[in-house]
Amino acid sequence: MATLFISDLHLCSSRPHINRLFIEFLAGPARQAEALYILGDLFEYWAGDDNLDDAFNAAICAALRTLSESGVRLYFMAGNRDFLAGADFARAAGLSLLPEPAVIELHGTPTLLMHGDTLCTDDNAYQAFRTEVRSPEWQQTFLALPLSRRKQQIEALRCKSESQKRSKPIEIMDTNSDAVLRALTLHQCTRLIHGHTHRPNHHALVIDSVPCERWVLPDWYETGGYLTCDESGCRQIMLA
Ligand code: LP5
Ligand code: MN
Repeated sequence: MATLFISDLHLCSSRPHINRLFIEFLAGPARQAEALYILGDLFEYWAGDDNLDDAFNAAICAALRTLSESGVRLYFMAGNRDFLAGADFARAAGLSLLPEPAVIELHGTPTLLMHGDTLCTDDNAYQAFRTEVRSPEWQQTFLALPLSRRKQQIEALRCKSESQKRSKPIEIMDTNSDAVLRALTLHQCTRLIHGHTHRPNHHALVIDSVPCERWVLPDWYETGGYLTCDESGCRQIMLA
């Protein structure tokens, strides 16, 4: 049985085509899998678990829970869009929250899982922002705001982020190769799977004479896709 990986779906009610594709994926290929790992940015953004009763969020969580109740193990690692998803979200969706990074023994290969944003070490403005918003103090203050104010602030931030991204050199929004080497070496893994950069690919690399590989997951914009791994290795499948 295979283990599947997805990330960067950026689900929101205004993209019905992708929502349909995701629901079909959950009822189709994901049902045949041993486990499904969601490596961040499942949602366009997550303003806090007190937004679980929103009809769209509730429908996505219910679809995930149905998969989990069918016997497929479900894991979620937060991305830069949905790092405020917590224990109530996990319960509603029937999944286990993973720390970042996480190391798993994937069909015999020590595999490092990340969202991918921490590998973009040349994007100094983003990394400074990330350090601030990932601190427990910042999150406690932010989550104490009314939900409507949090959403307004996130939407203002989204605009700022989009305008800053337009003026950033394209290379700094990709992974830094030393950061990739350091991560694989530190965690003693020969395979890395991550998303975030929206540059799906398979990279072969050699570290201290050991062959290693890095899989970058596709986003779900025009279409979606997933990585499937078993004893024979991994391959990327794009959905029509
Ligand atoms: O997400 P993506 O791939 O488009 O871009 C990311 C980086 N941008 C972000 C911002 C998120 O998209 C916004 C949604 C987050 C919701 C989280 C909820 C809690 C936070 C709420 C805070 C109010 O992550 C982008 C990277 C890009 O990936 C590629 O790696 O470049 O980074 C940026 O553009 C960030 C800027 O460089 C720095 C922003 C400084 C903002 C300063 C605070 C402004 C507060 C505004 C609200 C009042
Ligand atoms: Mn991301």
